[in-house]
Amino acid sequence: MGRVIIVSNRVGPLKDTGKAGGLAVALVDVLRERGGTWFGWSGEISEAGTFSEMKKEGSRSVELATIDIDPTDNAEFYAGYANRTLWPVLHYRLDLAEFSPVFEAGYRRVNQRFADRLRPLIGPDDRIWVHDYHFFHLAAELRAMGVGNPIGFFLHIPFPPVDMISALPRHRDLVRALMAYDVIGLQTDRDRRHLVDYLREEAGGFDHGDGRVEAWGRTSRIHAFPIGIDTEGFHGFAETPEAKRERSRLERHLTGRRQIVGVDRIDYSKGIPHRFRALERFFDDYPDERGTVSLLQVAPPSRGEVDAYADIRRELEHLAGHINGRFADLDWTPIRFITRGFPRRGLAGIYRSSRVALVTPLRDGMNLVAKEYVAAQKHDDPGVLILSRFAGAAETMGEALIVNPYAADEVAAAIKAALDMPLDERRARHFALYRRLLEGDAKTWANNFISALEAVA
Ligand code: GDG
Repeated sequence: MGRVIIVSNRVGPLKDTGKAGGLAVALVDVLRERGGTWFGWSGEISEAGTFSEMKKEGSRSVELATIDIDPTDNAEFYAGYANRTLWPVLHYRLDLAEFSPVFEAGYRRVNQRFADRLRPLIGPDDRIWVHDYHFFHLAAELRAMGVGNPIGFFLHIPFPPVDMISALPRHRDLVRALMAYDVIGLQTDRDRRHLVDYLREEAGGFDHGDGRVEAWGRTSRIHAFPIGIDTEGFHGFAETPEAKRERSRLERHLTGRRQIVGVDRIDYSKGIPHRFRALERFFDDYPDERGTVSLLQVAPPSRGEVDAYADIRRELEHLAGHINGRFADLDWTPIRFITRGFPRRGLAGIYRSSRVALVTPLRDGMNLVAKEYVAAQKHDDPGVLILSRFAGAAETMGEALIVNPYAADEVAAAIKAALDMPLDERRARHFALYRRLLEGDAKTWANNFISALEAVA
């Protein structure tokens, strides 16, 4: 069996699984089992950029290899095409997408240079697994350099319907480049259907019905591989001293009141303003609940250099102020809005102290917070997950209370139902969800993808 090369924009860490998310842990496991390299951006912006010296860490059998990008690449590739064009279009937000030939050229250039730098690391038997929307063109660039190894791609974010993706200038170039991958993994069956519809309608493609799809003279295997978390590991996090410390801090403050939790990077796809408005609606529709429950929203900022992200942060501060002003009392605040992150074990404690989680994205590839919340619960007294139908997670988490995040009254009613839900129903729903999280954990996800890649070798 050959080694594995993983490519993603941000890499690692190889150690310190306390800090790493479940995804990083699962990928490092694959590298450990097979030997291999994780290649990507160092996180540094330097003048030498993609021509910088390659930084390596780890051992020869498992190593991280990273290069810098320069300020122009950062503006055009990362903050530009990736986050101002592809991210909004793939999240169905044409209204927020910026279409710029300069961004697009920057994106193509960085994909080509990453391919250049990756090329010498590839051995004859290696399998290459590329992650996410930053690298649609990477396989096509590698093929142009004569690389014949199996190359797979996993898209962590949604693939939208044909009418949406076809609003992207030169969308055919992008999807055609994708077909240079041997295996294309998506989060859900819905995303897979959208991609296959596109290939049929726009490229006269043919679906063999066994996963293989043919278009532009290439055949790729296109499958849904719903991503999971390290379920047992995360459950264990909720019982660590760090988690207990956060719980006792919270519980001192809650004084018997119940807590609803939201945890999201500040991003317009996460539907946080809609969630705040639904909470306002809840206190309007169920006035007896005022003073009995509050929302803790943990929201670490992200991509602050993109205007849409600064706008949403301002909107959230305004809304939280408005709702607190309307309902707060001397000894109670309806919304606590914290714009910083917590260590993962502390986060697990926060989840466990919360009777309800509100995971209400307007569109999300999967949403790991939904899974972490369930994993962190106490099995004999679990909380209730309220989950948007537009999160990929809804496809496999049907025992959550599934809601339409745009319908404030519906979300308000779900909050009420969650707070009133009897213990036996909470347990039954939790049991079914937890069992499925064990079956579809991060390790299974990574192994399934690698097996699909192995099958084309
Ligand atoms: C993309 C797709 C897909 C959040 N706050 C803190 C913190 N987090 C961690 C969560 C979770 C992760 O960040 C967020 O993952 P999500 O899946 O919810 O969302 P994205 O960042 O948008 O991820 C998404 C995912 O890729 C994987 O394929 O599910 O759909 O958009 O793990 O716990 N972690 C720490 N402190 C925080 O305050 N330590």
